[in-house]
Amino acid sequence: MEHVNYLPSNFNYNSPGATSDALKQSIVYKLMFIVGKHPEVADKHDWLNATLFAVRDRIVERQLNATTAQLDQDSRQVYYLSMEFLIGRTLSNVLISLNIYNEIAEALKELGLNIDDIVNEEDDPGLGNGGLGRLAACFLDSLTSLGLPGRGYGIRYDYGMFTQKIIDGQQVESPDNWLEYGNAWEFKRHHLRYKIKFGGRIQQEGNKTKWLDTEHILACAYDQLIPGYEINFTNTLRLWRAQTSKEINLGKFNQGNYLEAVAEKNSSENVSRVLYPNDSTDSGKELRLRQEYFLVSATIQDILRRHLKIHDTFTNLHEKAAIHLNDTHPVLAIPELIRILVDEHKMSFQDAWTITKQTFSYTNHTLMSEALETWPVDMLGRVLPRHLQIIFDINDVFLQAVRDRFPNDTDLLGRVSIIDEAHGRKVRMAWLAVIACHKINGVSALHSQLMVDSLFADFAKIYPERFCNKTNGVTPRRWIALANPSLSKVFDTHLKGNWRRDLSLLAGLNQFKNDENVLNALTESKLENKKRLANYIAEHLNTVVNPNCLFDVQIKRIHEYKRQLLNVLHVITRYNRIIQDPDAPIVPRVVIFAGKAASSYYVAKQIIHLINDVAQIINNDPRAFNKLKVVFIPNYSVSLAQIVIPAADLSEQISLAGTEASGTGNMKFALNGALTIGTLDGANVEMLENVGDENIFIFGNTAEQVEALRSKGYNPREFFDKDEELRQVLSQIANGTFSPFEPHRYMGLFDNLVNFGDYYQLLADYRSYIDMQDEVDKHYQNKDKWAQSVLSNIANMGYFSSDRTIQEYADDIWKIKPVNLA
Ligand code: HBZ
Repeated sequence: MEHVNYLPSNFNYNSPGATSDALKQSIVYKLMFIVGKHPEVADKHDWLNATLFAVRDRIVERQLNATTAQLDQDSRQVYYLSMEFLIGRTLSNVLISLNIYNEIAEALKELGLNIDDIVNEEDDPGLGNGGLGRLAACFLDSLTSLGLPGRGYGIRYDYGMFTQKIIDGQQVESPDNWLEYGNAWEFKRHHLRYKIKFGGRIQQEGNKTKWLDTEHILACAYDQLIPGYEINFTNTLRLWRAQTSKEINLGKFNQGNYLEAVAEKNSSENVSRVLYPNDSTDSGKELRLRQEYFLVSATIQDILRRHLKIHDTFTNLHEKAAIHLNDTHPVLAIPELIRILVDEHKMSFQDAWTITKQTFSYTNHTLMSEALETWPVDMLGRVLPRHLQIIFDINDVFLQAVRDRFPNDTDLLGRVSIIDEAHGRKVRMAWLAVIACHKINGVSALHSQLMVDSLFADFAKIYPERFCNKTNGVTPRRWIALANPSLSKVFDTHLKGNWRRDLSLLAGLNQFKNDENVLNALTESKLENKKRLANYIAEHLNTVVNPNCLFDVQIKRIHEYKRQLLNVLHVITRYNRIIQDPDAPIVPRVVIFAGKAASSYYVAKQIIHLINDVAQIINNDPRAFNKLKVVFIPNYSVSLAQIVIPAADLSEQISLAGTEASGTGNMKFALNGALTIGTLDGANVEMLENVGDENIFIFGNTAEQVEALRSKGYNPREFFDKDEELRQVLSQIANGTFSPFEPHRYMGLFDNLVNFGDYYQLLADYRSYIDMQDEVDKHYQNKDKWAQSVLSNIANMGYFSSDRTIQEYADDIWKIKPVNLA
């Protein structure tokens, strides 16, 4: 393609003048001419924005380069559709990508500012619930760092995940108005707006179907540039915001009824108002359905528009576009693509279906039945009548094929039909995904195996070639380089090559297993990070913790299956032992929790309350001073994780085997030199294989044993009756030892465990958990042995880089190649 020369031929894309002087100049320039403030009166937020604008220019240069290269090559791209992107703060990450962290720190210093203050001034956009959203963010980082062409598509929620406060021990939520001070990092694309239709009716005219009398809203594009690590290339995260199609009702406005006129505008804009804070269960709310359709309709229209700019047909769409569905939330993209191809571009259903099947792929993130999305046929028919019709058409074609192949298995048809007739006619979105996608992956080896053995067993017989595994990973840029500068320094001193780009280089540490210098450096770095966390805790919680204690950490969403309650049972057991035998030697511990409970999840909120009640009693008991402390850090977020994870000695990954699809926190901890206490669940299994069983504390039943126990009839009472320590702990929870002013506060939790079946089998795993915690203490007492295990963990975790994961997706699922960069 011929290019007009918009820039002088000697223009240097590689950011000339990244010295602290040049950077200082551009920051001050941006402050004056973009932020519009005199340096004398600028506050921290003004300086943050000025700095962001200054570094943004350098990323835009990379984007220009990426665009030129991509236009020339017209290469196949991936479009990653996700209702959540938990990207975390931007500024510090960009500085790492551009490799100008020190220069900017210096420039800011010369301006009388401290880089940490400026970095911390940035709001942390909480546009996700947990692992799924954070994985999407790590993936964008890796995709771009590998030079692979792609885009993220999501929703620009006005309000992200709620802010959590702990008041009187309980979670209190308030709205997260993350856009209050604007978002210097985004570009609003004013001209890029798509009409999104809802409701209405369908009318058949011959073989043509019309969708009529719909209501409309507009989706408006906001772009964030995703920088890659030291590469002259970027990708884009495009987020959609709802806008009313008619600004305000002029008729009503002119009659002086301002409020009513604006109300209409507000209600159509509700679609992108707030992130649903449910991490597992979807409550079948119509607004959520509208949100999901809003995302996919805008996205598919955008993908098709871009395709038509270069090609004059859609018959080659699958050669140019790989569309990936992050869980089932964006699955409506499938009938949406078919609708547009058939209804608006006159393609036959058969052709559209063939293209669709070659275009889409899907990741499953959970096997838990309560977390699988279904929509009542009635609701879907009301909100999206044309899509329901297309889903029925897909189902007909599919069931016919199944009938032909398995003529004697009549039960099979009912089981694999997209429509679940048994539970009040529901559309099973995961079924639709499996039927329409050419690849379906799980997120760890165990999870992918269980997926084909259980949830998708019938489909695995029908389409064995579609199922595969892609074990999750995390980006070393954010989770080591950014979160852990002192450990990064140790790596840089002792490793050859750049581990930020190739995490397998960490294996080079193995040669230092007996090198006291390196082992000491690791221990010192850990201590520095523990002090940093202790300062944070002192500042925010007014609690003093001693960095010489073992820091035992469980941070993640609060959910019964993740078993924070099992951790509490251990804490109380430990407390009881301290009281019973005050002279026994003990490894002093600080047990740290953080995490949010879905606002409607009563049991999870009770667990938070209990943790805080237990903390209150233990932290105020002089007999436990210097031996045990319990801390619940409120408002868990990506930024908080960046402070807590590097400071952990022990990482709690204790979900019931078979329930946690993978986990990614487990990887971040181990890479930052924490040892894991965990079950054989999710990616823990592969971590064990990599780090070796002498360097990880595995306990509890296997997924197989869990199933066996369940099917033979698990009776938690048996465990309660035979284990005295356990009985004592549970009785204390039940009798109000930790809630003296409301002794029955935790009767419900007690009953769940002892009398109502203990669904997540805490009691079955209690004893092996406690025994393994004793092993942890023993190991920790031997400082050299502990340090060696820390080293072995780090050195053998290179596999868990999201660069490795994304390379596998690129090769096996998306079939995309790096862009050739000039
Ligand atoms: O996805 C998590 C899995 O629980 C975790 O094991 C895995 O490592 C991670 C990445 O693969 N799943 C989620 O985080 N799921 C959600 O956050 C979620 C959000 C909204 C929903 C359902 C689930 O409606």
